[in-house]
Amino acid sequence: MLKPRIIPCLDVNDGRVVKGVKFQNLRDAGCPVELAGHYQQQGADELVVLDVSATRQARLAMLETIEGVRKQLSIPLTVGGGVGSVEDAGRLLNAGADKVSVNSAAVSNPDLVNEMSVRFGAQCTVVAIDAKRKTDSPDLWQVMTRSGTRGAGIDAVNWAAEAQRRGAGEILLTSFDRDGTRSGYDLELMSAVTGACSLPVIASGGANSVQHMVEAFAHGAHAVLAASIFHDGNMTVGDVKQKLSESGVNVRR
Ligand code: 0VR
Repeated sequence: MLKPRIIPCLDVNDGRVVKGVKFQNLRDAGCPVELAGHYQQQGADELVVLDVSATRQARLAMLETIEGVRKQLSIPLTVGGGVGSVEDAGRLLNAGADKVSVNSAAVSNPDLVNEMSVRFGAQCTVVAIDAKRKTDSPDLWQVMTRSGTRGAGIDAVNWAAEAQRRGAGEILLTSFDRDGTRSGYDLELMSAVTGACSLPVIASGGANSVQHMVEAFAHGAHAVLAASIFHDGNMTVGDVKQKLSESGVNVRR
C-alpha cells in the first residue's frame, strides 16, 4: 500500500487556478503550470488538476495546460473535470495525465467506469464523488453532480461501493458541505465510505490544518487533498509533511 499522500488540488477555470467555497465565488489563485512546479518542489506526493471551466473552448485549451503541467512534474498527475467518455479520458492520458477522474458522467452512465478500467486499467480510473449531507437525514450523503448544482438522487456510500465493483482504482471523495470552508474534512463521510469500499480514498474539502489531515487519516483516508490552505500560502506542503511526521503519520520525506 502506498504511504499516506499529500495532494494539492488545482481547480482550473479558463486556464487559471481558482478557488471558491462550495464551488461558488471563484477567485483567481494563480497559474497552473507555475503552481504545479511549486508544489512538487515543496514535496507534494501527487497533484490533482480539475477543469471547472464552463465554456467548451476553455475545456479544449485544457489539454495545453495539462501538457504544460506535465513538463513540470515527475510525481503522479490526476486530471478531471468534464470527462464524458473513454475518448475524453484517452485524450487526457495522451496529454500527460497518469490518472483520470470522472464524476458527473459516471453518475449518468456508470458503464463509463467499466469502460475506462478495461481500456486503461483500474490504476488510471479515479471516480470523483461530491457528497452532500441530506438535510432530512444528516447521517446520509447524496451524490451531487455538475459542480455541486444537481442532486443525483443516489447515496454516496452506495455509489462508492458500486464504483469499486465496476473497476475504479481510487475514490476522490469531496465533501460539498466542507469545500473551501476550512472547517475540516467530513470525517463521518470518510468513515462511512471507507467502511463500504476498500479502494484507496482521497479526502477532499475543508482542510485547514495538519490536525484536520491527521483526523482524515485516522478515519481511513489513504491520501488528503487540499486547495485553499496551499493556494493561500497558509502552509507549504513541506510544513504539513514535517508536522504530520511529528504526529506519527508515515509520510514520504
Ligand atoms: P479545499 O481544500 O477545501 O479548498 O477544497 C479542495 C477541493 O474540494 C476543491 O479543490 C475541489 O474539489 C472543488 N471542486 C468544482 C470544484 C471547485 C470549483 C468549481 C467546481 C467541482 O465541480 O468539483
